Amino acid sequence: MKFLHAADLHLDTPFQGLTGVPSALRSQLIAAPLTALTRLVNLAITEQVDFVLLVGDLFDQQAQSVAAQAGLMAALERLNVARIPVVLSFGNHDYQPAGSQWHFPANVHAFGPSVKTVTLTTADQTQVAISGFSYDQRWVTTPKIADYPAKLPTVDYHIGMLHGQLGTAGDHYAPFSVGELLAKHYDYWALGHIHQRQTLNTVPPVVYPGNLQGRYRDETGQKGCLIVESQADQTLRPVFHALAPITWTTWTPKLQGPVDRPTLLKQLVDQFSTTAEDGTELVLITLPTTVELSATAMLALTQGALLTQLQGQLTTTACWPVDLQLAADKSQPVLGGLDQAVWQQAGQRVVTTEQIAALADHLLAEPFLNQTLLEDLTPAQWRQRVLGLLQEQYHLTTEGGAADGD
Ligand SMILES: [Mn+2]
Repeated sequence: MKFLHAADLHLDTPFQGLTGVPSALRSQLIAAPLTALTRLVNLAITEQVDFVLLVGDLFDQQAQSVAAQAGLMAALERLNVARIPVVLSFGNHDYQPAGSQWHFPANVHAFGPSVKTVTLTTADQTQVAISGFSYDQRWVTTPKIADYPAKLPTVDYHIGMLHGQLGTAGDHYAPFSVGELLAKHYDYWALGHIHQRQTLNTVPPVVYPGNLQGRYRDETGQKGCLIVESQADQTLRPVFHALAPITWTTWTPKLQGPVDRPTLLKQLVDQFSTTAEDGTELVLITLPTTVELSATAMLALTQGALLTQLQGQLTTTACWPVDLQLAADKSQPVLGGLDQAVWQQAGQRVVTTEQIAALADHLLAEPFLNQTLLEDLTPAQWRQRVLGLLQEQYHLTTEGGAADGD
């Protein structure tokens, strides 16, 4: 028995934190999430999987773009033609309020708001039960895990689909503990929601596949899905397959000692790799603390001129620098106007709405904070309040727009 496990497709995702992207690269960015989905379907077909699981956040927003819907439908239809069943759920980003209508191909089973179980029979007559649910609102604070049945005695394998995160009652994303999951005696827990690929338990696997395409600077590295195959001892083993056409990477050039502006630029151009191995890389460059920049080099760095010059000297967009910063060195005292400018810029980069929202979500996992802070506030009000306080305290300007967790 073999299946594909993916989550957090965020098909209509906006790439965040990018400006001045060349047009050739821009069209690749726009197409990236759907390209990753096309590759997912290709993989499912070539691997001849018995079924595909998509565990929530298929779309980035509750109101999906027409292009993203059409892309998903086309992908599901290709799997339908290939006779590959798909079991999917909606997550916190693409929650489906009561009455939502979807006309999926016949091979698709979409879970509703209460936990249900579907049973599939694979080509070799293996019986597989799959239990799951969809979000019908942005937050699901009541643990759903109690609603999942214990492993059905009539099936060969039982799989749980769960878009959520570790936590306790009151947390926002269908909170669960690994112990609660294991107590169901399932053979595999197909998780979604956390965009970083991670294994919470090995046997049986309790696994986040990570998202399909990194959306911003924090989502670095290869992104894709898991192909899960039954082993001779009846256990299930997931193997990662990269699918994202665009990868966010970090890079630190080799630089040492005092460097003036022309030397710094030449070093960067010479060292910058233009040989992205597979697909396009968006590169976040960090200069090492071992470098001593001249005043003009520092100014060019903080004002962004150096990055623009570096971009201007590249002959390809296959490996594209999107950020250039000096590594944080806490041992250096903050002195003078120039350091103030660096501090301001660093602040603007670090204190983004996205980061604050992510941080706020983590903080809200603490029940006492959750109860105290959120009693009368909506999530939007909460974030607005956090931003306001930060701006007041540190005189920071931050990007506008609503941001979300995972
Ligand atoms: Mn997500």
